[in-house]
Amino acid sequence: MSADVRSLIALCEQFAIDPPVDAIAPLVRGLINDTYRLEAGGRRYVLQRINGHVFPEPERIMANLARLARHPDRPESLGLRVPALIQARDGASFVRDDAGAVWRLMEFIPDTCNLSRLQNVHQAREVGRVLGRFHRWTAVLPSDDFAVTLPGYHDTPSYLERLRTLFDSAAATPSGPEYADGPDRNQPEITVLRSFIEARLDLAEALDRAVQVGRIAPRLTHGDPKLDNILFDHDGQCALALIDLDTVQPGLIQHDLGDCLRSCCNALGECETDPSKVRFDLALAKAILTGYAETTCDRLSSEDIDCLFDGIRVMPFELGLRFLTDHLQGDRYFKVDRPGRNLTKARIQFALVADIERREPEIRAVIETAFG
Ligand code: GN1
Ligand code: MG
Repeated sequence: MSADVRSLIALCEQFAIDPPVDAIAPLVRGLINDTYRLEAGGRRYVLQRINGHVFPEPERIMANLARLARHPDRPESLGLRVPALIQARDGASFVRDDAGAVWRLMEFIPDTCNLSRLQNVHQAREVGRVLGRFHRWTAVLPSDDFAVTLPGYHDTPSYLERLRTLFDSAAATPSGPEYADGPDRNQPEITVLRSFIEARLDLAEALDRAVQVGRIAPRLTHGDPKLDNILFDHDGQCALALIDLDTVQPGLIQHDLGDCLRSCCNALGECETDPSKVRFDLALAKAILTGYAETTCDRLSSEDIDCLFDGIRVMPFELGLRFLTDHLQGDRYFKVDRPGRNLTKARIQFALVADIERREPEIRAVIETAFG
């Protein structure tokens, strides 16, 4: 047994689970935290190390999860599951390792699977329903009770400003020492993306403006409802659970719906490499929004609905900005499997923005039908 496995087992033993630890193995999930599948005392769990570079105060995540756990109603009463936390033996909700990193243990929700892509509108409708149930479940909680786990998380104008500063400073000092670990900012591929971005400066502010004039208001959101974070039953028919609650914090419904559609309606997925193939699938979008509308009933105001298209357009734009920034900064934030991956991913997200723009009238019609 390696020293790494021994120290993982020692860590697991600090949680209130029945021994012995029978198996522990990495689970490839997500771009931020480190995740392991654990079997102990005949039960299965998910162990995670929270990325302390991304989340400045992981304790806030744990406090938010504890607040969710004090919800007066179980999510199951709405047909929703979220992973339950397993306490540490000392009663805390997490364990710290010698390096100060925060680890948590969750139940493994049995008989479920992830879909790598949606295969039909039935599954898409299920996605909309599960997100709708989550919003209904959390709507009764005061969003002020929840800490901001990731400051500036969906602050698109700030992401844009950071990237433009990077572009500008690169132009001034293209070979300065601060760029030693980053790639060339002036390569033609990046110049094309830069022009694409510069032509859309208004887009970054669309939702902020709607908040400032009081058209829409923040409420509790999931923050990351991508397809990977939705668990289906074993034959992929029913969406049962929403996982990865790290970014549950006050935000906009438009961010959640926009991000869900960004992830689910790009049927080729985030890791596609050819931007010319990227399409926004209208049939899937219609089914997701219909499933969402039928579970949330009248929770969305007409202004919320009016702003939905902006959410759908801005989320791939924002993620494109984030991937590109990370590429230029030397892949410090998102996990990558090869150099250049973040750049390819940025191109895919911007291609999705372009297709969404081409189909704006159809997408607006779909929104109207779903919520009409
Ligand atoms: C990250 O951790 P994960 O893989 O669930 C990111 C999201 C992105 C997503 C893109 C905290 O989510 O914002 O949309 O990658 N999470 C954080 O796949 O930055
Ligand atoms: Mg996440």
